[in-house]
Amino acid sequence: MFYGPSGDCLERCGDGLNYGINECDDGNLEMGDGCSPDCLVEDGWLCSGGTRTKKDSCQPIRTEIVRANSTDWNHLNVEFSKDVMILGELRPKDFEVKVFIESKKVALKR
Ligand SMILES: [Ca+2]
Repeated sequence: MFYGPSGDCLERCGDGLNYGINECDDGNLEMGDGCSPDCLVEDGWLCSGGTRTKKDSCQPIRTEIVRANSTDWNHLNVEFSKDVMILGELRPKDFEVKVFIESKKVALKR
């Protein structure tokens, strides 16, 4: 928070203090960590704990596998509870798939 040219109080994004005007303030202007450079909560994240003396803490919203099945053609179909992004390449020997939330749903077919 600081005083603007006309003496009015303005909230400064990125100073790690949240007066409730911005959606979040995690103390930086980085994107991809849950709180955007414009102090908006990024998709797939939940930010909380910010006060006039404390910055917000952001956590990714976990997704779950809603449905998974394979077909006679060895295709694997996986449906997630939230939008996901697949990191890396899926290979048949991979049993563990790491996913991060993004803006579109992905159905895996292998
Ligand atoms: Ca940030």
